[in-house]
Formats: sequence, structure tokens, C-alpha cells
Amino acid sequence: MNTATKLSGFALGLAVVFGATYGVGRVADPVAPPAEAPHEAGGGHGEDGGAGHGGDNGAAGHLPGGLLVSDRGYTLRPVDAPAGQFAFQVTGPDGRAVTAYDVAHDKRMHLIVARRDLSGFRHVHPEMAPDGTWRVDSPLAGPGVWRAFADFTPTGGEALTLGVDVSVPGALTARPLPAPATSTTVDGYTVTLAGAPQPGRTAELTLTVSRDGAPVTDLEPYLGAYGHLVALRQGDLAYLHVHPHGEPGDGRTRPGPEVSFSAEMPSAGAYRLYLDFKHGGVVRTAEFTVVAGSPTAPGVPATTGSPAAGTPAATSSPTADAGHGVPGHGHD
Ligand SMILES: [Cu+2]
Repeated sequence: MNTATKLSGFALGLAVVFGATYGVGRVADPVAPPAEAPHEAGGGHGEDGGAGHGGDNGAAGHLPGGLLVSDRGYTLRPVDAPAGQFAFQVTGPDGRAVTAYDVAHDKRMHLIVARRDLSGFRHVHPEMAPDGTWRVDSPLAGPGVWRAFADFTPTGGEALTLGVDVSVPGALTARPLPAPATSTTVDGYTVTLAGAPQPGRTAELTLTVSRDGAPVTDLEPYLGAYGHLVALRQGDLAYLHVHPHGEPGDGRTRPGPEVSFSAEMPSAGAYRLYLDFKHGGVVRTAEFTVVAGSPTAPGVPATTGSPAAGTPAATSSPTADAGHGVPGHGHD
């Protein structure tokens, strides 16, 4: 299945296919049982990144992960919560809140949020009450329309990523997507990106972490890996979460400075990449804008079709290249 699972050198071999297996028709009938043979859940926390479906991205009837609020009978439902908290349930095919989840990458529930303008990325891990309500200190850092992704595997089911919009009232100044760049900094760490993501086929992305000019060779495991990569597509926030095949302690996977991913984007266009890595006991997120399908991406804007792919001059913020995430923003 994966053409990208081969490990080489000290790179982590990561493979992912961006969704690809959601039945479009099911969204109209969210509580109906699957009418087709089960598919692997794209974009979810499936083992080995949920990869394994090469070639059917973009085919009619298939969607990347995170676009549906309800899929295969499971529905993501935010519920009332006190100020400062975010709470939700996932209801199952029987209409009741799901309470049995499999652990995937150390957690039963991964909650990822980002504003619709792709700023404010957070990846947190809520706690579940016995009634199936998940609660967490709100990761929604300020006004705007947020997309919340619940990435989970119901026991007995398949890995799923459901997404829902959540509005936080208040004045919002939407931020332009930072221009494509091959290097970014976070909390004194420099992360560089090599490789050009491609629509419809696998491409290798290698992220290299350094600090004060020195390669970081002692990355720490975070959720069972030396790096986690989330990609969100500009325009609809289609969701991709990449996980490693190699694991810390497997005798072949080195703790940096390079972490390599194999990713296949579902379409041409702009994406925001978020690399979570842990060092010195702190999880940090390095963010990049990339343009899939750009002739010389990354670093050169696409010529058509993507407002995000504007030239640096078109993105008015002088600080845009630094990313608009909060440095050192938290992870649980
Ligand atoms: Cu997580």
C-alpha cells in the first residue's frame, strides 16, 4: 500500500494520504450505517497515519478528512460549556454519545483547532466524562470562526476526523496567509522545510530542526513520534494528520535533526503545515505555508487559482513570514 513507508537513514518514514475514502453521499444521511465496504479513514489517527490509499485522491465520491461534521453515523456536537472551556460529544450510529474509544498515539481524543484564516492552530487532548462529554480548557484563542477537528477512533469502528465550525464573538481582523517559505522560527528553534508537496501523488517533505545554528539531535517523543504534521488546506480546511511509521526506540529512528514525511495533497493549492515537535520538555509548533502543484514550490507562489499564493508584497503584514501562530503556544 504505502509507497512511502520505507525508512531510510535517520529520517522518519511517514506516509499519509489525504483522506480519500469518505463517501460523499453519506453526509446527507449521517445516521445511516455504511452502505459500502468499510474504508480506512483518511486524515485520521489511523495506524501509520491512515495511509494506504494511494491513487484515489480526488476521485469523485471521496473527500479528505475533517470536512464533515457527520460521517459513518458519527456526529461531532459541541455542547454548552462554561466560559473558558470547550466541550463536545461524538454521537454514534445509535444517536447516543460515544463513550468507548481506542487509544491512538497515546490519546483517545485529539482535538485540533484553527481559525478559518488558518491562524491560531492548537492541538490539545480533552478529558472525557463518563457520559461521553469531552472537555478541555478552550483552545479557541480569540474571536473568529474556528474549525474544530475531533480525531479519534471509536471502539469497534474506524479512525475518523470530524470537523465543526465554532464561532467566538468579537471583532476579528482576519490575517492573510503567510507567504510560502522554507524556513520558520519558533521559540528560538529554526525549522527548515525541504521538498515540494504535490497534488495527487506522494512527495517527501523533510523538516530539519536546529537551535542556535546547531542541529537538534535529541528530539523527544511526543505522542509516540518525533514529529506530528498537520496540514490544512486553504479555503475549506481539509485536514491531514501525518504519523510516523518509525517510532522512538525502534532502533532505527533517530531523534532529529531531520523528520521526514511523505504526503500526498488532494489538490493543487495552498496549505498550512503545522509541525509539532518536542524538545526540552516543551512541545512547539513550526508553521509553513506551502503550495502544492506550484512549479517550483515551496517558496514561489502559484501563478493561478490561489489567493494565498500571493507574493510577499501581496501579504501586507511585515511579520507574515514569521507565521501567525503564537510562539510556544501550548500543547497538552
Ligand atoms: Cu493529539
